[in-house]
Amino acid sequence: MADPDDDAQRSMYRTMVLIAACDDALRSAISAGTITMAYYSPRGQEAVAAGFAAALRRDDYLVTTYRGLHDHIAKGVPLRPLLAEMLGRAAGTGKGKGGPMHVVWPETGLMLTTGVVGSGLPIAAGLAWASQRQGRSRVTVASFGDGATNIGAFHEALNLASVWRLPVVFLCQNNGYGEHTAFAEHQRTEHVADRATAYAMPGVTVDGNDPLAVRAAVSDAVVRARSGEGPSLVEAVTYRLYGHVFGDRMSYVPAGELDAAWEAEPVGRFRRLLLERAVVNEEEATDIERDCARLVADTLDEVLALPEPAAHELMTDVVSGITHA
Ligand SMILES: Cc1ncc(C[n+]2csc(CCOP(=O)(O)OP(=O)(O)O)c2C)c(N)n1
Ligand SMILES: [Mg+2]
Repeated sequence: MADPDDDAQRSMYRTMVLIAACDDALRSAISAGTITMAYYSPRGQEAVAAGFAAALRRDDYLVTTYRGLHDHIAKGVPLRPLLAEMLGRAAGTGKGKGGPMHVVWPETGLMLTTGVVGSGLPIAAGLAWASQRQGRSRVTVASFGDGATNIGAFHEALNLASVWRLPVVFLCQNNGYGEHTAFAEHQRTEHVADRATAYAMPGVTVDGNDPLAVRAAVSDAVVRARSGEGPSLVEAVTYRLYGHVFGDRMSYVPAGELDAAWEAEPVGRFRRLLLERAVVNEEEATDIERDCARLVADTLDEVLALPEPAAHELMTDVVSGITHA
């Protein structure tokens, strides 16, 4: 698959820079004590998100996980309601009552964020089944980690999606660890994509630090899904640069591994490629970086000043059928 045009590549770079800027700002604010939250940094996985989102239409669905900030931004959730939700403000995507593990934004196809490992895959299959029954050409992407591929729900979802030829793309962001357990210690398969064979669907492993490679692989899977041929498994190999959860000292990571991962860091790498190909010049790249940093800083300031949900909102939209406390 040919690379997208220069505008699209610049836009992918902007998405990656915005994710990294947002992550930087959140980590700084947590360190400074300005905000308090459990935070799962997606730093290092920017290229996966920018790549898959560039292969999708706005109305295509996405299901993702607690390490989902990069996916949310790439799928077009506006920064203000996204940050407001993460910080528990009433202007958030879920009125500040869901928090970062429950971000939804159906306007751009973000249907679910879940903290229950593996649970998004059967739900993605269900969304794809709905699209199939409605005769829509919409595709659903399920984004999940390498650890999730050891959960029963992964295998059940892939099996049924294959049997019913559902328009779903299973996208594994293999960042090398499930919590503190390295990939080689939690499964014997060399590649997650090898598991696709068991469900008679294509399985491909790509460089998850290369947004163009991710876009190409997901585009192939999307074409297949839209044309009624069924699901695919795409494994994007990447790395989580700040460990499992904010504050992780990463003492379990072998010496040298983290340094090598920073060398392969995707945002700087894509920047160098775009400069080399003259898709951007130094000034344009710096402008993008400055714009994103400013947008994130301004939005965060604005959101910090917003109110929390009112007490009378406690039970609304929480339990079906109950509208007042
Ligand atoms: C069903 C379930 N089991 C266990 C946990 C605890 N847990 C939280 S994150 C995690 C590891 C998941 O690893 P992976 O799927 O690779 O995602 P990553 O954090 O690397 O993005 C586990 C076991 C959980 N949230 N849900
Ligand atoms: Mg993982």
